[in-house]
Amino acid sequence: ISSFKIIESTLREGEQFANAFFDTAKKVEIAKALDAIGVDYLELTSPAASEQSYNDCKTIAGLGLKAKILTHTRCHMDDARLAVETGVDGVDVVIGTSSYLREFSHGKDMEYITDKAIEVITYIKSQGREVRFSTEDSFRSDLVDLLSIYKAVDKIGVNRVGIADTVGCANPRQVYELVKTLRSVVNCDIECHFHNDTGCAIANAYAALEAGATHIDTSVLGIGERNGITPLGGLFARMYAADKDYVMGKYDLKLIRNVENLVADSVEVAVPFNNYITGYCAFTHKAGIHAKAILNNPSTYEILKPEDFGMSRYVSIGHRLTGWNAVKNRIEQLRLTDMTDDDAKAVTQKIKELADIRPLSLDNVDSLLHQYHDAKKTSSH
Ligand code: HCA
Ligand code: CU
Repeated sequence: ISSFKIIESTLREGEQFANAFFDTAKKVEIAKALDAIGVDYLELTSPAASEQSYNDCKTIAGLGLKAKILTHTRCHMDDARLAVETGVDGVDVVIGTSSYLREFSHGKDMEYITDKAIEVITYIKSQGREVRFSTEDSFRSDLVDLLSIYKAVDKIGVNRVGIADTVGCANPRQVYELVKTLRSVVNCDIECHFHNDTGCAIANAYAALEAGATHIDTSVLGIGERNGITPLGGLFARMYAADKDYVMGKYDLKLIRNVENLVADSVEVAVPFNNYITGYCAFTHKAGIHAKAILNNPSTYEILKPEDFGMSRYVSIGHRLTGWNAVKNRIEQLRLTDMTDDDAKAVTQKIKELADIRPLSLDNVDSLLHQYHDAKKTSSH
């Protein structure tokens, strides 16, 4: 994977999260925080959704951010005209193609969908904007239908086509195959959008990029319809593990925590304890064997360097799995210089004994170390 672009959809897909309510000021704050990270695009709720949504598109398109501003609309001329009016750089157009959506949602056939798509795309391009055409529920759509509509829109010069796993049913192998096939059929860029109902949203994004996709949709903390989509931070973690220099060169990873806090506060959720990068235990090492190795060389048990994300590592020692190397390290931090390795081993035994009864805080451990240290001093006098 030599390069990829992020279409950050917290202000569109994220607004479909159960708890989301963003007023204009909050949207501007989130947009600026995402722009500071360096995401390539911001996708905004359709101006056709409400009057405030229309005004907010205008406001954010007028901020002069580095990121390109997109809005997201149905494949309708009315929506496309409104979108262009707001001054956004581009429009992400979408229509459902699965038999479920064709029968139970909009009720249109493929011929109608194709004609509509061509009309809408031609119009948006004529207005000098970027345009993406995507099919909703792509993985439950007929492959021949999909490829023929993508081919048709590629021919008339769409900037990107999109694949959406709207219901979160796809697995990485299916994603790889569909994107690979699509790659051989169109010349334009390929955007992918993955819901996380079965926990595959990050892996699917990665598989899509491996197969030749160019753009991935994300949202902060993965918020979106139902349990959401590929989380921005999780995608950073995955892509950092794959190509650290590219990711660090392009995005300011130290700002991820800031935008996650901002969004978490706004939608009244906590950042999950096991969140990628910023979860409270993401860089905590516990077992004695891990702690010893980490203290010698962090790469032993860390694929992500906490400092690259503005985070710090923590070695937990107040528990029954602790080891004397980690305890010794704490002794050195506390500058209890005259304690020997044997002393460290003795305190470690004591910590294990106590920790078999109840958990110890770092404070508890420190007092114990001080006690040992002081007792030693007195006895040697
Ligand atoms: C939705 C629409 C969408 C659109 C994705 C896209 C989806 O159902 O709310 O435009 O690529 O998941 O299909 O979010
Ligand atoms: Cu979606």
